[in-house]
Amino acid sequence: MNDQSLKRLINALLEGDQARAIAEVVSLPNTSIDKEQTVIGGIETAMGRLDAKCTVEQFNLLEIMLVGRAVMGVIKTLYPHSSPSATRETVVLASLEGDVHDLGKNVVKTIMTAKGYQVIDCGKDCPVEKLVDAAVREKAAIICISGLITNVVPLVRQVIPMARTRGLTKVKVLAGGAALKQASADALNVDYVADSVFDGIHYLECPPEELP
Ligand code: B12
Repeated sequence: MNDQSLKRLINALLEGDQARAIAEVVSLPNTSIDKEQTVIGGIETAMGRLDAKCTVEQFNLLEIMLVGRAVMGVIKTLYPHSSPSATRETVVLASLEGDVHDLGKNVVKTIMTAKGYQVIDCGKDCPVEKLVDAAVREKAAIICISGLITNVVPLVRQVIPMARTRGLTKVKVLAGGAALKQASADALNVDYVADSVFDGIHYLECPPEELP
């Protein structure tokens, strides 16, 4: 995707114009590099520009909802196979209790599903117990936490201890999202903090501890 079409995509997203945003990506070459660039350079950049419209004091819900709808339209266009037969491990995914942001989580779900993972979505505002219950029930190999507000950090830190107590001795826990990606894996008590969904998938495919 060249700079001009990236700019047009960002403008269409910020105006909440789903049809224009989709039109911008339908003709993209079907390469993973173009798709990654669209998600990171287009979608994440556009959403970052909404920062000022979403503060602790106020937010413009209608405007942000329209942008969110346009974002999901673009994601579904880039990754249309939302439920292929899963060939990779089972992942349970959530935004934790107190966090109602779910756009990033939904992007992670769509892309990981398209890449062959079986994704069990525990939703937003999800208690840690419910997430770990789902991981036990589904015999998940991976737990993914999407966190956009810093209040959830103490909850993120509880996930590995609770999973270990429940017998999930090998489950890998990944964190991502604007609030969590600023912290280290140690500070969050997780296995890995992903900068983007692609970075998270790359970690799962080539864990550094398994490299020669
Ligand atoms: C959209 C938005 C909203 C929407 C959410 C809509 C929805 N359905 O999600 C609404 C309007 C509801 C909202 C509400 C609030 N928001 Co808000 N919001 C945002 C905004 C503008 C964009 C977030 C977003 O959707 N990004 C797009 C997605 C695609 O990006 P992403 O989540 O980062 O995900 C990508 C990667 O990070 C990664 N990823 C994400 N999760 C994971 C997990 C794993 C495991 C992996 C591997 C990868 C991964 O994959 C994605 C693609 O690569 C951000 C600003 C920002 N810069 O992020 C503020 C922001 C997150 N909000 C903020 C605030 C303060 C609030 C409110 C408290 C405001 C209020 N007045 O009440 C409430 C929160 C209420 C609550 N209890 O949760 C603050 C949080 C500050 C903080 N650090 O705590 C931010 C940073 C804005 C700011 N100015 O400071 N918000």
